[in-house]
Amino acid sequence: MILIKLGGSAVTDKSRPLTARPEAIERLAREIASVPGKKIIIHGGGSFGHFRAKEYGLHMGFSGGAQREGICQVQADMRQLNGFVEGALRRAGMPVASIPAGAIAMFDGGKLTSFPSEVFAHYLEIGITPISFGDVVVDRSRCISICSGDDIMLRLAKDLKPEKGIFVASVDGIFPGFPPVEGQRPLPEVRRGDAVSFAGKDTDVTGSMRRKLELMLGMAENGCPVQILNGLVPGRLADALKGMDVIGTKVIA
Ligand code: IP8
Repeated sequence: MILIKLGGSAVTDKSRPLTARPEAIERLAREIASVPGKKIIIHGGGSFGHFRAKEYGLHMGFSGGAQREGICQVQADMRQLNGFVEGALRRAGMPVASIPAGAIAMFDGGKLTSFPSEVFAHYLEIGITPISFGDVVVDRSRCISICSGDDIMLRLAKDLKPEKGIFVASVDGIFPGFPPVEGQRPLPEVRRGDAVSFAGKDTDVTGSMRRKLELMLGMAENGCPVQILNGLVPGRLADALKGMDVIGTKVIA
C-alpha cells in the first residue's frame, strides 16, 4: 500500500480563499488511478482550510462564541474540497470512501491521540480506496484542534506499515536555501539535522514546513520511506507510483 498526501498547494491556489485547482485535481486523480495497487489518499486544506481556521483562531483552542460558526464553516469548506477530490477519483474510475478526520479522530492538547486506522485497512481489503483530509477535530483538553493531513499520514504510517509515503507539493522538493536559485534541483535526500531552508511566508495554521518535515522524519523513522515531489508537473506522481526515479526529495531516517 502507498500513502499519498495531496498537499493543499497542489490541489488549491493558496493565495486566494476557497480556490481549487480543478485541472490539477482531475489530472492527479487520473495519474493515481492509472497505476494499479492499493493506496490511501490524504489531502491538505490549502485555501479551503487555513484562511478561515486562522480567521476564527481555531488552531488556538476553543473560546466559544463565533468560533462555533467557524468550526462548522471550516468543516463544510473542507468537505467541499474533499468532494472535488473524491469526484475526480471516481471519474478516473476508482471506488473511494471518504473518511473525515473530524468524525473519527480524537486530539488531546493539540496532539492526535486516537485514530481508528483499522477502518482504512478494512476499506482497502474490499478494494475501496479510503480518502481523508485535514479537518477541525475534537480535543479532550482544548475542545477543538486542527488535525493536519500530515498528522494522519504519520499515524497511518505507524499503524498500517505502507510501502512508502508520497507528499505531492507545488514545488520540486526541499531546497538547501530559499528562494531556490533559478534551475536549481532540490536536495535528493534529507536527513535529520541537515541544513534546509523553507519559504519565509507561512500561512498554515497546522505549523511550519519544519513541523511537516518533522512528521515526515517520524514516518521515515517508523520504516516508511518518504518522498516529496511536484504534483504540478504532469506525470511525476504517476512515475513515482510506478517506482521510477523522479525529481524530488527523499526523507531518510
Ligand atoms: O493542510 C489543514 O490540513 P493540512 C486542515 O494538511 C485545516 O495541514 C482545516 C486547516
